[in-house]
Amino acid sequence: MKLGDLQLSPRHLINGRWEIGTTTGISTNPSDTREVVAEYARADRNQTELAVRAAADALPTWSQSTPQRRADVLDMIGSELLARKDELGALLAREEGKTLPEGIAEVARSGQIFKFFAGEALRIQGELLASVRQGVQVDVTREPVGVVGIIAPWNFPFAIPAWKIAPALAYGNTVVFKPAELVPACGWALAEIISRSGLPAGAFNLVMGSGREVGQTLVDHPLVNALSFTGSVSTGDRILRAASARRAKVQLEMGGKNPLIVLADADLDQAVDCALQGSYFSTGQRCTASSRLIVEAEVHDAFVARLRNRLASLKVGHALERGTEMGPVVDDNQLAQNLDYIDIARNEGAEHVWGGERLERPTPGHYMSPALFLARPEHRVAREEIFGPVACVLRADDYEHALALANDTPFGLCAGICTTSLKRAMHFKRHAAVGMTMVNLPTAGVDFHVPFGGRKESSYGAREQGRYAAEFYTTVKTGYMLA
Ligand code: UN1
Repeated sequence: MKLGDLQLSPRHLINGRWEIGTTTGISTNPSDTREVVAEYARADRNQTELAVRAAADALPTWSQSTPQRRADVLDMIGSELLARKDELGALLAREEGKTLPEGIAEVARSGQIFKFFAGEALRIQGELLASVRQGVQVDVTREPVGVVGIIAPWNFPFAIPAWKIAPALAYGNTVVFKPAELVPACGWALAEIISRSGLPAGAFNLVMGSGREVGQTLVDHPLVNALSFTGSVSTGDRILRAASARRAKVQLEMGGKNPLIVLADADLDQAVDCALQGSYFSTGQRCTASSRLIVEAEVHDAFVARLRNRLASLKVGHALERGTEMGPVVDDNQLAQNLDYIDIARNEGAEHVWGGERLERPTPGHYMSPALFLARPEHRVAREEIFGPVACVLRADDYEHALALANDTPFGLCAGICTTSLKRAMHFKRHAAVGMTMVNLPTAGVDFHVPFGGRKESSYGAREQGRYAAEFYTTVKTGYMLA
């Protein structure tokens, strides 16, 4: 039996030991809600504090470890993730509900992230400068921030923890990791691999449980020097206020309402492909999803007709079934929220094009059909992040109008354009008020070796991923010496 089939009993990892919780919780399979995936340990404040203290105690050892040792640890974790991508991808598909190929690809990406940061551990750089004073030499070096609290969402249960944990460890920090309560088995499977990688006890800790108990303790604890969070805007705001009040370093990745512009000169099949992938794959449960399709009037009707045809044949089903193109929604709450937005869209007068219905499948799960509306910019369905397979089309008079619509949002994560005009593409890349732009590509599904993050309400603090991760996971020290 592989992890992909077993019922698991994940425990916390605190100071190198597997610990039972103060309570237990269960996670279920969104493709078949009769199936319990994990019965997992949940921590209270006291147990979370033990993990924070363990991380603080391990800091002197791990922060002084050699780059070679860190590289070896991270490389080993990366190798095991890559070697077990099929098995762990099945566990991911089972617990979160993305399709098996999406799950396998995510685990592979997580392995590549650890391998990338294994290399980065060997490339920690500083600067040597001449002073403005005679005979003085100045250097700038990077040091770890300290204990890092990592609070991760459910939608990428391997990749997002990987792109926070790997740089944290590469730069010599110690970690307390809290996975989302919907995906404890994935968090535990990752932690189990990390626990066998040669880290000193306490350098990496796993604590499962609620945001109210575990998350809040990490946010408030004076020994937690930095917090990296991905999740909702409202939780991010609360974390920022509480953590900055005690001067902890904070990095937040939150919502998106990402536009994909389709100009009249675009390759229409390619544009429909970008929209389909960006809006509906991973069941639309990505902060990078394209939920506003802004289409130039000339090709509006043709684009909508082609996308509608693709949606009509999109195979929605059990995440582990061969041929499924879109898995279920993650849970009841998210499904109810998605269906609420379908009602809101209809009531506000958005024109329904396709989908947005609950679906029955042979197994009881949170299935719905992909939804498409024609909306106006003021409609809530065109303004608010839904986090499901729901997209809307906005009609634009011309490129300038499309760009204005694209930037007319409180969010600023990513933005895409489909066009064959180099001039328009270049203009768009410069003027989109976001952290990432995509030309003739879906807005979702990004590389692992370059910065990830946005502007406005989407993000706060230093960028994640690539070598820019050093900005968050290190602090610089300036040294002066009479030489
Ligand atoms: C991707 O689109 O490849 O929560 C990654 C999210 C993002 C990750 C998206 N932080 O959806």
